[in-house]
Amino acid sequence: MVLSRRTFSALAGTAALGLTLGGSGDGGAYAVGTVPTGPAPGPPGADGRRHTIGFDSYSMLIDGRRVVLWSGEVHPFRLPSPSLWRDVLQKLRAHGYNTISVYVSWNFHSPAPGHYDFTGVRDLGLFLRTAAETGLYVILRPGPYINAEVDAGGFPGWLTVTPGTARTSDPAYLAYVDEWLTAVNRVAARHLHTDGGGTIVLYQLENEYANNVTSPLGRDYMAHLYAKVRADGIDVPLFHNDKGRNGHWAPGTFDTHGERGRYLYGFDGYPSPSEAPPDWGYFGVGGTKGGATASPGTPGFLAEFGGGWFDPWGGVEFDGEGYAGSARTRDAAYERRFYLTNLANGIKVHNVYMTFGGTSWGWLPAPVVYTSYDYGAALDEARRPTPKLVPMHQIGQLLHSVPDLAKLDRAPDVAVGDGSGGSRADAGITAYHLVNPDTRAHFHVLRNDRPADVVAGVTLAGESVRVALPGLDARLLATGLSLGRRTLRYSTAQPMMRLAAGRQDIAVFTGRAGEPTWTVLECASAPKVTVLEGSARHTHAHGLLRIDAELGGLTRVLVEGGGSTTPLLLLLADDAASARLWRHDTPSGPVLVRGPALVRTADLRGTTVHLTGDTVTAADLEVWGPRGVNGVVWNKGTPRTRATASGSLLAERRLPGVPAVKLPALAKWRHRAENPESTAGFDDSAWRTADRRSSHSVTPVPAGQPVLFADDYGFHYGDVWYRGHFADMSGAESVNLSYVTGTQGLLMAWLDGKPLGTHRMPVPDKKTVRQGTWAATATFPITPEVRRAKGPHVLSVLVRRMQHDEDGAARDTHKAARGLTAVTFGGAAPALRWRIQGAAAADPVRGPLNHGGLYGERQGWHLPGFAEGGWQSVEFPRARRGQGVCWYRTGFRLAVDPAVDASIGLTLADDPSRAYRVQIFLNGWNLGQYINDVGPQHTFVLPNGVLNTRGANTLALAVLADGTTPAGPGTVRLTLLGSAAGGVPVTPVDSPGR
Ligand code: IPT
Repeated sequence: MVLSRRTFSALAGTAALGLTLGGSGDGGAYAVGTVPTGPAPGPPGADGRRHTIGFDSYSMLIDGRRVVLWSGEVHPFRLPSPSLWRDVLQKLRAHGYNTISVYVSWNFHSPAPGHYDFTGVRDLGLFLRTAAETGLYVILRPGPYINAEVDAGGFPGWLTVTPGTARTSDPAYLAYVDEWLTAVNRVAARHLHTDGGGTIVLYQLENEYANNVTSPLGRDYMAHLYAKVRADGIDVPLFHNDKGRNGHWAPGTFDTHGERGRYLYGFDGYPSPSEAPPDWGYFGVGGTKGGATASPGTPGFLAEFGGGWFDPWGGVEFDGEGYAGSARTRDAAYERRFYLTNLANGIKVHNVYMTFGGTSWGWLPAPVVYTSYDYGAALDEARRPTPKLVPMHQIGQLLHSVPDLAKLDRAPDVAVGDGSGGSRADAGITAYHLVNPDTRAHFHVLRNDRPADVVAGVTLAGESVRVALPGLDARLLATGLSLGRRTLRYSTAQPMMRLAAGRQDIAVFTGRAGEPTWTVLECASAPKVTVLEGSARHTHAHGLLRIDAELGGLTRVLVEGGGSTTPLLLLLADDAASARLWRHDTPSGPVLVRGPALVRTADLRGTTVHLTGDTVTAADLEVWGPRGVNGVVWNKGTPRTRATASGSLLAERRLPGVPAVKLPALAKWRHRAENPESTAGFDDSAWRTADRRSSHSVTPVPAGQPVLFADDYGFHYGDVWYRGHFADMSGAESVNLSYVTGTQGLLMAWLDGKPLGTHRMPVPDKKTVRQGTWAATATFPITPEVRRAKGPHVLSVLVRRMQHDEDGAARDTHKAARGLTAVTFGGAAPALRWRIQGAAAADPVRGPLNHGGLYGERQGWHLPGFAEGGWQSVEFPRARRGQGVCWYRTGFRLAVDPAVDASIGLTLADDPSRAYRVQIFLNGWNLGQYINDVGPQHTFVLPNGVLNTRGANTLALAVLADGTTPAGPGTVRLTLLGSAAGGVPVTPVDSPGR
């Protein structure tokens, strides 16, 4: 083997000349002018400069350059630890995303009308600043309605008791909307990319608004939102996400106040993995609805495309498998099959919902879903990269380094067969052929919609080639593509990256391990070819260099001469190897790093590349950088490196993996029972009297009853207590308690301190889970013994009312009642005087959705500063019997190495027949609801920051038991969900003790 002449000393010798710090970007990589338009060379940021944000029918145009927005949906409100926002955003950026899409949830920021809070975990400005610092564009989606599987679809609880019809032009509703938009836009306006304040490039109005599309109720509403957002200084293009490709709210369908060309059409799609990917792009093939042609002047824009799916209570969507089922049914191959089809259909603004799902903590989740919102997303709830990030990384890197993909026309179909002379239709193969009209680079997307693997016969650049197409998978191939100073004739492997580093071009191709690949380069004369790693065969004839290799790890082939003075390093990487290649752009040109599990940042200082990132197992560290680079810093350490024949610097020793993380057992539990509200003598004189006669709820007030709906008395989240006083029970044989909750609601009742029983809403199945209202009547018999007791009497009722319905269909369903609706007696009709009590004032730090109205919550038993001195010492497992509420508290200390990012969860398990549920408070933060006999969630992620990984923590569990079975907890333990050496610095989240 002949070692490359491009030795380290040659590199170092040109240091002074080669480094162009602060220069114009791509390091002169494409000086020959083969790339006409491209994305901005460096990542975007809050640079204080003016930028233009426009579009044409092909793509977004940022500062006049075409950019495919490759976006992942992330919700800051689903990760209550601002430091970790940077972790998630850096992971996405490193994996090839250039954009994030962000809902802002009105309810999360507004405890009461006129009150808007953007501090602490609600610091939207900090989130947007972090996105800009990470180099990500932002698509902002502040509603006012967002859906998103959150309480009331994002509407604040207080809005449920206001007059006016939501999601219409009703002025009563619009007045509140304006209040919200004023507040959120005040933050957003500081982070627009137009003036370099930040990186917001698109802004969404409303969400999947499918009603009133032709009536003034809808049109005036949309026109109002448009005008209001503009009046608030939002000057980036606006859009709406159509619920499917229907052409609703396309440009021209409502009044944009004389503005033209500043509004886009977008649509959402959540195809089932069992269907063939739909053709619904701007090429207009295959689809039946009007979206393809509704907006011919705007680029193909998938505002949401399913990257997973949510799982309702009971795990009904994935047959109890939970989010593992979501990730399994929408796996890496699903992503290639569906997202490459989208690109082939001309989609140029692409957003994957969700890319990091996170946690619907506290009372945030809509009643349909449980606490975890993992979503089966590419980055899991514990912030760990999953195999689904690999295809996203490959495609994202490709879009970044091959801007030819931002401008595509359809090209004539090419011949594709099943490899044995049969037709592609018979073999279930779909082929798309596209061309960039300027560079003449051609792209082919080949898709196999059948489960069997095939080897397809394809004509690529006029040559008949065999391409492996695994079952239910797809790949993108390029022909006539510039690789810098050489041109690719074709490759049967998918291109992933091209860049110029030092004095060579680098091109990366990728595919599944074990696949045979043929890569053909145009080379006027025979080049010198050196196989530096792996095995590959090569021949040169008729101006073409052919390289054959089987994919396995990383195959490196150095091509020198043969018509260009610039060497080309060809890297053929299987999926696993491709997931260890990290490209970062610096002002002096790109840096490519191989080895670590993650490279978060890369900066050039002098001739040293400073890298930050993560390792899990011991890893190589290999760096290709701009000319003259001669040193590497990894997370502040300075590994010794040597120059390689590949033109890189390689650390002489592997980077160490992550040290073991030890977690303590949870012990020394303290216990106390509550619900004094159920006792006859409890003093409720400070509670609110429930005597209203009318309500703005969509639930009718039953004749002869006072309004008992919790929201009407200002109790919008969590549990609510009622006490009904009456004088005489004679004749009463039963009591009927009508109530409305979301799924999983329940009610428990006591008469004069004696339990009457517990009634639960049925566990939903696949069909009923999406039903709008959960209303039921519980009838409890009154035994003669109870009936005989002397008055006055008191009926105590606790309702776990769950959350407000979403309002997806714009029918005010978020205004359905929560809590009791009517109380009658069999055999008697006593007059009841009602008092009601829910959550005390909103937690000023943890926000309005953190706690409800349990006695312990009102007394601060969930808070870390509460002194549980008099509580009883107990051990788990527990088997307490009785209807009602009790609490368990313990403390534990962690001592995780500050250089280790450990993701820790709390796991509860017990005999599934036991009817009880647990609310989990960590340091006062309500991190979720466990329902032992419903599931499917057993492990709850404890986000670092809320979790003190270096010190003391307080865990409080509020257990609500039906009384029909013994109640746990059974086992409660800390679980290590993942760990990495590296991570980001974590600032403790404020957790007031009392
Ligand atoms: C679409 C919503 O826009 C989004 O907020 C979220 O609810 C998502 O679905 C599902 O997770 S609604 C569409 C699937 C009908």
